[in-house]
Amino acid sequence: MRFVDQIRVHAKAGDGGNGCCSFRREKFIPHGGPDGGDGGNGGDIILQADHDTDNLVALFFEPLVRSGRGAHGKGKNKHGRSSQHTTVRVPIGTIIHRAGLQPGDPVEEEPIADLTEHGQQFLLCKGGDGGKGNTHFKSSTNRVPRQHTKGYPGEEGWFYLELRTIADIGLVGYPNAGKSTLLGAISAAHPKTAPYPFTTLHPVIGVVDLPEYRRITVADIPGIIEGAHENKGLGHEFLRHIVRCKMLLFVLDMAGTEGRNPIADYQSLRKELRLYDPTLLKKDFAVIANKAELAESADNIKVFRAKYPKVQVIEISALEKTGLEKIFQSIDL
Ligand SMILES: Nc1nc2c(ncn2[C@@H]2O[C@H](COP(=O)(O)OP(=O)(O)OP(=O)(O)O)[C@@H](O)[C@H]2O)c(=O)[nH]1
Ligand SMILES: [Mg+2]
Repeated sequence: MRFVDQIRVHAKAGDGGNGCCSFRREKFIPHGGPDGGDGGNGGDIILQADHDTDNLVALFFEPLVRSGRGAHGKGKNKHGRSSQHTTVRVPIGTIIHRAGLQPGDPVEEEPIADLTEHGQQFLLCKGGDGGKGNTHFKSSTNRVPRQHTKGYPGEEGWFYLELRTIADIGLVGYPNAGKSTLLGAISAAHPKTAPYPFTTLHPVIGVVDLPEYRRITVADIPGIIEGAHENKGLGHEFLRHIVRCKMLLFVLDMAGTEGRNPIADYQSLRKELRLYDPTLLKKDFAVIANKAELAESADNIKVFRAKYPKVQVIEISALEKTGLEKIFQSIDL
């Protein structure tokens, strides 16, 4: 399944139907008055945040969003029917910007909306009002009005939609550090895990239920490697999804399997984050010393603690599900 987290779309709300010019014509009623009905309203285009949607793929397949037009008014005072509105469901965390006419044009920096809660709606393009039929123009001095107005056009424009996931905690780490195994162990999510790098290809959010009905959300993103800022591996592409996390957990393979060095990994992870967005390093964070059940971990953890005495290090085994409770005891969200 394709994962889409940024997309340019064109939206056009429905035009209003035209008002009608008509006069009552019936046998034995020679000069029947005006009876032209109003046009119906065009449909709006509404974006609605929905927790059952996790990416913008629906818009990838339909990047031109349309809403129906209002019907024209008719004689005998028949009003045209208004169109239904078109509601597009987008994931929670979708930010909407106005975009230029051409694909490469700059996007307006200030967003026009940020949908952060389930059910939240945003009126992207308003449908045009229907025109008025000639009955509206009847007056004592104008008994035979021929004026009627056309429907107004629906609003339209180009927009840029970007998903920035909203989660309490973001997991960052090298490929194979065990991020997805950890998410699977603490939440009901079932992210794919495997002993090869880049198993996770797009962000996955898990919900962790804590005592006293506390719930926190955790985002697992694809692994980051040194040089991600030069687009190595999956690059910085998915770091947008941790920008809004309150806290980051650096997941390290403390056993240094595959000849890795957890301290070097930690340093290059922080470097990559800084190169993407220096404010990421200002967030609260802790280090998850994963694979702690393996004998090789003990020495690395000692060295790590000695080198970074102020950093909170939480020893766990995501695979054996040990030490997990310490994560939530020791962090304060
Ligand atoms: N021994 C041991 N192996 C683990 C532990 N946690 C994860 N693994 C193994 O490490 C490998 C990678 O785990 P994943 O959870 O897929 O790693 P990831 O960090 O999500 O990797 P990417 O999605 O590729 O970035 C799998 O074979 C896991 O079984 C652990 O605590 N101990
Ligand atoms: Mg993974």
